[in-house]
Amino acid sequence: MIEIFVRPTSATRRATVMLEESGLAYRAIHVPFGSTDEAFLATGSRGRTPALIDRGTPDGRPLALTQSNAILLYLAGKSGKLIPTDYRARARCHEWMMMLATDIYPPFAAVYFMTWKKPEPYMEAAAWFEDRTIAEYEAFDRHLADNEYVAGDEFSIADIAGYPPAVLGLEDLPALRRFQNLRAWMDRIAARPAVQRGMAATGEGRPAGLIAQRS
Ligand SMILES: N[C@@H](CCC(=O)N[C@@H](CS)C(=O)NCC(=O)O)C(=O)O
Repeated sequence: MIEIFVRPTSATRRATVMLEESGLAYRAIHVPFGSTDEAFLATGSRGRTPALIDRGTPDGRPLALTQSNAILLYLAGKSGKLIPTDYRARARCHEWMMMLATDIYPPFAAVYFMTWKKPEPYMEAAAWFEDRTIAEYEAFDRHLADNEYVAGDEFSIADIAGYPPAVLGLEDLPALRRFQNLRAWMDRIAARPAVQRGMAATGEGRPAGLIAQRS
C-alpha cells in the first residue's frame, strides 16, 4: 500500500492522478499548509507535497519519496504503466516532462509569487516572466498540433506532468487561453475518469486526515 501526503496543488495532483491512472492501491492523507505531521515531515518533504511512502517495496523496507516528477517516474516503473515502451516515444516522453518541469513551471511560479504574493516592486520582472511563460506554452501548443498526447499517440506520465499546472495556468494567465491545441489536449485529458478522481483526491476545503483511498 502507498500512503501519499496531499494538498490541493498542481504538483500534488500529478501524483494523485498517476495513482488513479495506474490503478495502484493507495491512501491519500491531507496535510494542510504548515502541517507538523511527523510521518509527513519524516519523508524529507520539507513541508511540501506530494510526498509518499511505499510500504510494498521488493525488499520490504518502506521507501519515502518526494518531487512530483520523480514520483511519476517511480510509479510508472512500479506499475509498468503510462510510460511508452517504444524507445522514441519514451525519449519524447522524458524530453517533454523535463521541458514542462524546467522551462514552463519556473517562470510561471515566478509570475505567481511576484504578482499575487508580493505585488508592486516586482511588476516589471513579473511581466518578463509572464512573457516567458507564454512563449514556452506557445512551443508546447505547437507540439500538440501534431501530437494527440505529449509523447505521441499514447497517454503517458508526460501528460500527467503537464495537465494540473496547465489547469492553473489557464485560470491565472488569460493569455494562454488562445492556444487551441493546448485547450483541445486539456479537454482530452479532462474527460478521463481517473484524471477526474485524481484531481479531486487532494483535499480541497477538507480537514487534515485520510481523504481518498483505492484498495
Ligand atoms: N518541485 C516539487 C515542488 C513541491 C512544492 O513546492 N509543493 C508546494 C505545492 S505546489 C508546497 O507544498 N508548498 C508548500 C511550501 O513551500 O511550504 C515537486 O514537483 O514536487
